[in-house]
Amino acid sequence: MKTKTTLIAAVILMSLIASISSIAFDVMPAQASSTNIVANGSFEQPVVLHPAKWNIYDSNEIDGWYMVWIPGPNMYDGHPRPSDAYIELQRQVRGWEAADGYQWAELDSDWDGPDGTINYEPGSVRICQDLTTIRHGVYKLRFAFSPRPGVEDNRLEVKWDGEIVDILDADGQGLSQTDWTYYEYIVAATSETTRLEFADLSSPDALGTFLDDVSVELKCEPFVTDLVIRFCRCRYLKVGTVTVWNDGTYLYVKYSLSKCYLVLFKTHLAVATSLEGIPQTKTGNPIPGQFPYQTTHCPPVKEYTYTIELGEWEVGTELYIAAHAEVWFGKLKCCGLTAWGYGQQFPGCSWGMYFQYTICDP
Ligand SMILES: [Ca+2]
Ligand SMILES: [Ca+2]
Ligand SMILES: [Ca+2]
Repeated sequence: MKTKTTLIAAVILMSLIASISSIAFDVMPAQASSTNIVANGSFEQPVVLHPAKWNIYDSNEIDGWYMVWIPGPNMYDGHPRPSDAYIELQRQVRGWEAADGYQWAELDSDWDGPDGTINYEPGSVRICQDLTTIRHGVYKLRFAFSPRPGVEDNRLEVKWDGEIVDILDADGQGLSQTDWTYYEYIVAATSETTRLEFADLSSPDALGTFLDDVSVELKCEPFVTDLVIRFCRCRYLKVGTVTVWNDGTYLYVKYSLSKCYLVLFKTHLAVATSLEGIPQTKTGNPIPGQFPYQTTHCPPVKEYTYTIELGEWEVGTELYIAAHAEVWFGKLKCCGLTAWGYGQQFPGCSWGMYFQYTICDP
């Protein structure tokens, strides 16, 4: 039985070898150059031309954003709520100033615009933008929020990737001018598309919650290297990836298998500020069993992430990382293969590997 199992494993391994000609070694710089990925984040388009200096626009009429009404009554003062939600843009109305440029959005919007007849209707909207992001990239989200002058109740909900980032309140009583405050947050992307949302949570009366100058900039790109197994003496097969990134608090090291028939049975991880800090024999062979972070995955998994406090590792610290795994053929539950995050070999004669990662400033 053992012979048959081993034979099947060997066949799978050979087909795996045949399917991959070479490994791709994908290394990216950790510190990113900053570009705002939010379209029309300053709400300068479309230009408000109405003499009232404000107007409403549906999702087809404004670049970048789309809107939904905050759930509420469908009728107000004998008027049905429009089926399409509108964003309200204001352009220096009443002499008020924008945080950036000339225009901003009022998120307690309006049903019928400056030529309409309804007042104080429930106009609260949620505005959304789906951003193209880098998986595990760390971003800075920044925007300006002001109360509407003279209006007490202004409440802004901020969401990133479906999660609430913050809920902000501001009181505009006694103000004759906008009072912009900038807010900044460090956020991470979990996929290639990330939804950014702002919603008015003030009492819905068509007044309140000004927003302007929204930006999202990539601060730290993830470092990606291949997770490889070795065959022959010096040929390597990619079976997945090891991805490393950090925010302001934690370092993340993620193992991912890309082959459907392989699973992670054990992972061993060492992170140190010098190569000597990684457990090794006197002859320079790594000792995964002594690595400070290790997990037996029962049941086996396709991916796993270690979350490690940055602690004394400051921005710019160069880390030496050895990411080892024992990989199984999932259906056979056997035949462990040794895998390493691809990089440089240790000084000894085993093929154990390490790579370097520099702590990024988010
Ligand atoms: Ca603006
Ligand atoms: Ca309004
Ligand atoms: Ca309101």
